[in-house]
Amino acid sequence: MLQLYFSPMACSLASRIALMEAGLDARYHLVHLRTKQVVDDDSDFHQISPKAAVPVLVLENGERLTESAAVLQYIADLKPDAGLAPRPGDPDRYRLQEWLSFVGSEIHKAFLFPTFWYKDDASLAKPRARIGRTLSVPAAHLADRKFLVGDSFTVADAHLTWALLLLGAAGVDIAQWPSLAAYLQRMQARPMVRDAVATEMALRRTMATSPA
Ligand SMILES: N[C@@H](CCC(=O)N[C@@H](CS)C(=O)NCC(=O)O)C(=O)O
Repeated sequence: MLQLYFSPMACSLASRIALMEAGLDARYHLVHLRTKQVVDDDSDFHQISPKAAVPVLVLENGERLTESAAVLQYIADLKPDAGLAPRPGDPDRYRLQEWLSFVGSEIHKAFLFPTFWYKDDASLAKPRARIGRTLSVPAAHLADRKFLVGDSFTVADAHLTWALLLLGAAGVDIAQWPSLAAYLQRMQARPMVRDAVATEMALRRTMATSPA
């Protein structure tokens, strides 16, 4: 069975959403990101991945896959009929890659990661100055679209949904971008997204760790 190392409301939430949307069973291992402890058995998360970052997906053959963009596409490709990624050869597959990279680098690493890990005003001045311009890109894209890629839910939507969910706690009110606020509301109305978030929010209340 697939196994996902995750931390509640961290970027691994997108992988949980993807697994659930694909209808794939997995074992979930909770990781405490500050202490790098795997909570199941108190082991050291560095032994699972030298990056010590979630998500880590353990494949059926025992190999470990990291990096959200790769993990999300892998999950999508396990169940092509679920439509979570355009198939190889479809030009929209590059659009999916484009959005996965954008969320991972421009929103996650450029803004959410420093906000939750560094916290001091001097380190955060530039990320804070830039995030509005960054978010105006998906806001404009979604002004007349329901989904990031094509006309159905893909793993890029799982990734952006996670990022948008964290923005409030990072001090950004997405009501400034009505198309993003409406998009997030639509995504949260999806049963799998709602269940995945409820599961992780319940866990999060029990532990003090960083979500990004
Ligand atoms: N490039 C990686 C980043 C993964 C990442 O930064 N995960 C965060 C949680 S959202 C983490 O585990 N941080 C712990 C750390 O960096 O020490 C990806 O996109 O999956």
